[in-house]
Amino acid sequence: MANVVVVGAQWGDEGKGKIVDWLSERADIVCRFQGGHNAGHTLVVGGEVYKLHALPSGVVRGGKLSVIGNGVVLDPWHLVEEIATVRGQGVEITPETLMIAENTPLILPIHGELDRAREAQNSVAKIGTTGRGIGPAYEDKVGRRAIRVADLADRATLEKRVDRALVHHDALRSGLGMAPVDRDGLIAGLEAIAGEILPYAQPVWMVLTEARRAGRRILFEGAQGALLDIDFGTYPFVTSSNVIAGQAATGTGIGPGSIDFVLGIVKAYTTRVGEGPFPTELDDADGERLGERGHEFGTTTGRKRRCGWFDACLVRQTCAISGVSGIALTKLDVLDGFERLRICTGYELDGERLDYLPTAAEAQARVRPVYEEMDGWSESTAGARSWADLPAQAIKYVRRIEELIRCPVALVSTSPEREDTILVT
Ligand code: 2SA
Ligand code: MG
Repeated sequence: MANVVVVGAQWGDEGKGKIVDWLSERADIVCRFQGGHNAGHTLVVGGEVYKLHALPSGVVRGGKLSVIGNGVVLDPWHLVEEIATVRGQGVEITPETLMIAENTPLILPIHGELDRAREAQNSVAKIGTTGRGIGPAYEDKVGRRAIRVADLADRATLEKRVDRALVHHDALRSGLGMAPVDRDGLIAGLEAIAGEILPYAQPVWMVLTEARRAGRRILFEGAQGALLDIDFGTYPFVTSSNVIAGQAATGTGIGPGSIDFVLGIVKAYTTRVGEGPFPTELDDADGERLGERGHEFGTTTGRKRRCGWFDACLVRQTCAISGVSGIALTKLDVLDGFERLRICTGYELDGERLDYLPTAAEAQARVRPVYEEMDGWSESTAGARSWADLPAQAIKYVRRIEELIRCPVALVSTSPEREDTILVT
């Protein structure tokens, strides 16, 4: 398989980091194509735990090129810190192993301030964001007032860009009762960080075009999950980027024809962080147990994740929208020991049966899941490395999911360690 896109097929935290790491062995280049440091990818390599937010997961493996594509929003101060942390764990990061697209928009301190101020109002505007400034940074990109990596190279351009952004931001801040932006301080901060970012800046589209021509294999690493997609997610309780597979092309500058396989990452149950509808959410002992067994706390913010049964109806929908070729099913072991399991196969709304999640927010909030039940398994699946290691009932669960989502299972992951992976052939 040449070029693979990995995307989350639920609300994020499906375990993409481990799968990307597993696949990166077969890739030469690993690219991020959307989101920012709101992402949290946990990698366990030889017992060492890496928590990555902005850096592509490929960095922890030697000999790979890691790329931050233009579809990302980049906080340069955070990146410099993250590079230092990962270096501290013994990983080498140089302009030969890390590239940042020159047309990547920056997340500025004012974006985080705005994000948190809106959330703190606890009003109708609350989304439950990570507070990292992601939304405001994308607003500035689309509003044509972003500062991009390339702008860091020239003082005059930088000043012009900042002034353009501040016309908007100062008006906004005054409405929120915030002080105007310290213009000179912002420019000085950007100038100070420029030297640490610019060595990595490249025309990524060109680097990838040449890499393709040379037959190098590219892995595209998605962040968040399809239900947080700005167009197809549970709007407005979404993140501010497109996170579905199509974004891999626009977020790096390669054509859609360069994508050979879309791998959807799917957790064997469902979780969500932040506000918004969640049809199969459990607020009982089963939900608590999923959260405890699955260590369901955010990597970025430490927030407790909401937990619920597997929703096949949602995953069928997201697999279709992302054009998923096959899925990787993760965290199956969290279900070990449940006597009975439930899978949502569709919804009921006002006496009508639905086989998809409707778009209207009001309907999304009211749909009731329709479940089918099956027996669980008492044996442990943790660490299973082949189909034969799985109890019959667990295989039945996986096969039923496959049937309901209309997409083949390509991988099953049974622990955070990369070797604990079943390749389904
Ligand atoms: P934002 O900050 O504007 O992107 O928030 C908007 C919504 O998107 C959700 N979101 C996430 N959901 C799950 N995981 C995410 N990343 C971190 C992780 C989360 C964490 O991987 O663990 O540590 O809390 C992520 N990033 C954004 C967010 O909850 C809002 O619902
Ligand atoms: Mg995560």
